Amino acid sequence: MSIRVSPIGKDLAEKGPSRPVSTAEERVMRAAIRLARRGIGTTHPNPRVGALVLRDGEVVGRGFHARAGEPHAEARALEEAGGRARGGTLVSTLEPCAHQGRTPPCVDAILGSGIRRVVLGMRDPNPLVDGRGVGALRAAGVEVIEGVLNASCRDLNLPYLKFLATGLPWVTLKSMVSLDGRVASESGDSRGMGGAAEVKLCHRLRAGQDAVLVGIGTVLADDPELTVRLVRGRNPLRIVLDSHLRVPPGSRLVQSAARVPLLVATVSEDRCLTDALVRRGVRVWRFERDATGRVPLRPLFKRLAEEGELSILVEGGPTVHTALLREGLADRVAIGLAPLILGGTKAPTWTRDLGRARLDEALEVDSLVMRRVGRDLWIEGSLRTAGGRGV
Ligand code: AOF
Ligand code: ZN
Repeated sequence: MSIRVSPIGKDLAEKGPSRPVSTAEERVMRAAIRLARRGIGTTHPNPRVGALVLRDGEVVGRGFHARAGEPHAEARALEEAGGRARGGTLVSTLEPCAHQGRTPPCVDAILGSGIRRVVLGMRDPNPLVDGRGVGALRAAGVEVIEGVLNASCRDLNLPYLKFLATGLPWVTLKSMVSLDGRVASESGDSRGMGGAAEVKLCHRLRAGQDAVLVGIGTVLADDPELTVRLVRGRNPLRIVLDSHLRVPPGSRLVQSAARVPLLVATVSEDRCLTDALVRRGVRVWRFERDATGRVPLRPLFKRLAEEGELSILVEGGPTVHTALLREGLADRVAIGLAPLILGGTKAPTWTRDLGRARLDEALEVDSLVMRRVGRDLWIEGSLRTAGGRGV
């Protein structure tokens, strides 16, 4: 899924390329971005990074970052290139690290390899890096070209960038609605609104996220499992907002908790209910209730981000979507539109009262993209407040 221009991208945007860039360099950077995308869903809390080594115009090494604790993209590309890297060019979507983390500094590997030129998409805003990688390379006499396909390289890492800028995760609100914007009929039916292709796309979306979150209302109404079943991919952490621990022990979420991680966020102090969930392998986080008596969302999201859950897909329902929009915690919306008109005065829409009465107070969505998914339409865009701006 492509994310075009994002406000956070503009906020943190660097200058354009540090010198005119050839289309060949852009082509290689595009290949590096494709490699980096292979890490989507698994690198957190680390960024998604892709790198290539070129010698005499030929690709001699490729690498991407797959998982925190495993080698960085540049290290993998250089290892594949071996002695052929000497005198060559390294192209990377992100500035190489200059610090010892779980793995050794990439700058050392680059300098040791005899690479002469480094072409980069963006700087790494991690305070441990942030210009130190570029500085160390230049100090050692390596030519560094920065900012190649900068916007696309940033789009790869919107969750990482938002976390470093705000300490919060990148949050996508997902909803399946009828043409008249309803998430369920008057009788409360909502299952089966999306067609087969839309459901598959939703599974693909889940596989690319660190976590997926629903409110207890959705659990009680739909009994979802929230796993990735229709495409290949890893299951995200599943999270339920459940102020009073109403999640049924027999629900598909709890029943699968030993196999796929499940986290319940609550304000309930009921030891009995808590222990019953913990015995089934559920993690329970208790918070002090907010002004409305519910789980305070900002502290929950901060804690999730600190634990490395940088991207969160929220699959509803209306209460949760509304709360996140009201608190300015949502960055992106993904709406499936079913070719149905439900009508009714009580059939719920995907948002409730946002506290905005006038048209000029409406929340605005930028860079809308739309596509056909089987019999449905799929619409995505980033909120103008995305990345924590305007909050
Ligand atoms: C790179 N290339 O592929 C990645 C980078 O604990 P470590 O060793 O994995 O270091 C994590 C930090 O390194 C991470 O916070 C980010 O600043 C950078 N990630 N850097 O040069 C990579 N994944
Ligand atoms: Zn590195």
